[in-house]
Amino acid sequence: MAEFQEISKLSALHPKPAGLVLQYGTSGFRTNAKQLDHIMFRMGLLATLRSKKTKATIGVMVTASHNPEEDNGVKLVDPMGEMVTQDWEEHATQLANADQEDLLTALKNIIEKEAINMSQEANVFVGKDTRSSSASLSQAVLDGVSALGGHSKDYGLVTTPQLHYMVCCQNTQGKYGEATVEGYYTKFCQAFIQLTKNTSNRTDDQKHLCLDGANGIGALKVREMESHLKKELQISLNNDGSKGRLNHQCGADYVKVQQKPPTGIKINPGERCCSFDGDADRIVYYYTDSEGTFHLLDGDKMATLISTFLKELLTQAGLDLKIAVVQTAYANGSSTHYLENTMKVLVRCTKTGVKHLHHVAQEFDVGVYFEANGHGTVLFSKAAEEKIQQLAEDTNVNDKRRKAALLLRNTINVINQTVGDAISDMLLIEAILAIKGMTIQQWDTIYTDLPNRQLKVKVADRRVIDTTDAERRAVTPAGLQEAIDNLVKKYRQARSFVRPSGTEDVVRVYAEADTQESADALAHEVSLAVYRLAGGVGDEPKPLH
Ligand code: NG1
Ligand code: ZN
Repeated sequence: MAEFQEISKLSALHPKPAGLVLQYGTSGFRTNAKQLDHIMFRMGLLATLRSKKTKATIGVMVTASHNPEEDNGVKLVDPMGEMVTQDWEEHATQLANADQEDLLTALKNIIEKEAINMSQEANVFVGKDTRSSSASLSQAVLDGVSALGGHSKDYGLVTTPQLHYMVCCQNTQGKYGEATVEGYYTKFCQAFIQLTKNTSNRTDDQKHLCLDGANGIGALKVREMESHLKKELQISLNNDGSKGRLNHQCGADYVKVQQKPPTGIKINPGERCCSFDGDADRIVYYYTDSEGTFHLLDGDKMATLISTFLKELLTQAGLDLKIAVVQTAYANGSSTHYLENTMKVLVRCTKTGVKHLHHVAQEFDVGVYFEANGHGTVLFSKAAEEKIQQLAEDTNVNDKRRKAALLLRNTINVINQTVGDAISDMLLIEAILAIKGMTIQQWDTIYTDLPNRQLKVKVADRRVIDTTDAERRAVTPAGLQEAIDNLVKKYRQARSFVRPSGTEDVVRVYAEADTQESADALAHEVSLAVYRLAGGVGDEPKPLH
C-alpha cells in the first residue's frame, strides 16, 4: 500500500536508537527524554489505530509526571477517559521495540489482530506538560497521527487529567462537559461554588489554601482557573515554575516520600497546604503544628474524608447505594482499620497502579479509590447518578433528603471521574472541609497513621519476585515470604511486604509498626532478606539509624 511506504519514509525521521528496549509500564513509557522521539511517533500511529478500532477519539499525553525534568514519557487515553486497555499496552510495547525495518510488519500485525478497518476516520487529542522536551516530543506524536491519515487536536499545555476530561467530553458528545480548558474550569468551579455556597460564614483563613505547584503544569492551570473560583477559594501559589526546577525538592511525590514540606514554601503553623505532582494527577495535604512537627495527609486520609462524607450524605438522602473504598497494599493499616471497623465501609485491596483501582471501583455504586501517594478519585455508577438526580429533582421529598441529594449532585460534578485529578480532588476536599466546618487538624485526627517506612533494594533481576494476594505476599523466591513473616512477628502492629516496582528497576519494601523505630528496623531487616534471597547487587542495605 502506498500509505505504508509513506509511513516507512516518515518513521525514518524518528529513528529508534539501536538496541533500546522499553516497556509500556504502569504509567506508559517513561525514560530520559533523549530516547523517546521514535516512541512518540509510534504512539501517534498506535493512537490512530486505536481510534479507528474504537471509532472514538483517543488521547495521548506527553509527560513524565513526578520524574525529574530531563525525563519524559507518554500515556494513551481510551474513549471514556480511562487508561488504555491491557491488550493495547502490549501492542504499544511491540510497536515501540520493533526495529526500524520491522516497523511496518509490527503495524500490520496489530491491524490484522484487531481487524481494524483502515478506511475508518481517526481522531486523536494530544496534550503535554511543561518539560522543555515536551514540545518536540508532542510534535512527534502529531507527526505519527498524520502519517496514518488521522485527525489531531493539539491541546498544548494541559494537565494529564485535563486531557482525560477532554477525551471523555468529546466521546460523550458534551454530556460530561465541554471539551475545552474553559469548559473544564467552568464545570468544576461552578460545582465547587454550589457546594460551598451555604456554608456558614467561612472566614478568609478558612478560604485560604497554600499550594505547591511542583514548578509544573498544575501551577499554570491553577493560575488560569483562579478567576472562576470567585474568591471562594484563595490560593497562594508557590513553586509556580517561574524560578525552580520541575519536581525538584517539591511536589507531591517529594513530600510523601520524604515526609517533609517542599522547599520554596513558607508554612505558618496550622496552615492548610497541599502539593501537586508534575502533571497534576496527584495531590497530598499537610500542615505543621505549633511545635513545628510536620503532618502529612495522604491519599488514605483523603479517601477516608471523602467516603465518610459521601456515606453520611447517602444515609441522609435515604439512598441505598453500595459504597466501597479501594486501596493498595501501601494503604496505612490504620486507615483500613478505621474504614472497616468504625466507618463500616467495604474496603477492597488491589495491585498497585491506578488502572487496577479504577476497575475495582467500577464494581460499586460509589467507588472511592486512592493510592496512598495521593492519586485517586470517586466513580459513580450510571444507576447511582440517575437515582441522585431523580431525588434532587423530586419536590415531594422532605427537605433533609432533598438537601443531601443536591449536595450529592454537586459533589458528582466537582469530581473528575475519568482519572485521579489534583485540581478536582483539591476542590472536593476544600468543599468537604468547608461544609463540615473542619480544620485540617480535625481532619488529621480522624485516625492516627501507623509509623511506616518505604525502602528500595537493588537486585540483579527484580522479576525473580512474584507476588500474590494483591501484592501482599511473595510467592517467589523460595523462603522470602517465610523470612518476612518471621521478621514481622518480632514487632507490634507490624506488617511488611515487598514487590518489584513497575516504574523503576528496584524492589520496593514497605513496613509499618507501632513505632517509627520499629517500622524502620523492620523495613531494614526485610530489605536484607530481599538482598540475600532475591539476588541483591551493590552494597548490603544499611540500617537507617
Ligand atoms: P511502582 O514503581 O510500580 O511502585 C509507582 C507508585 C504507584 C503508581 C506508579 C505510577 C508507589 C509505591 N508506587 O509505582 O503508586 O503511582 O508509580 O506512577 O507509590
Ligand atoms: Zn502524575
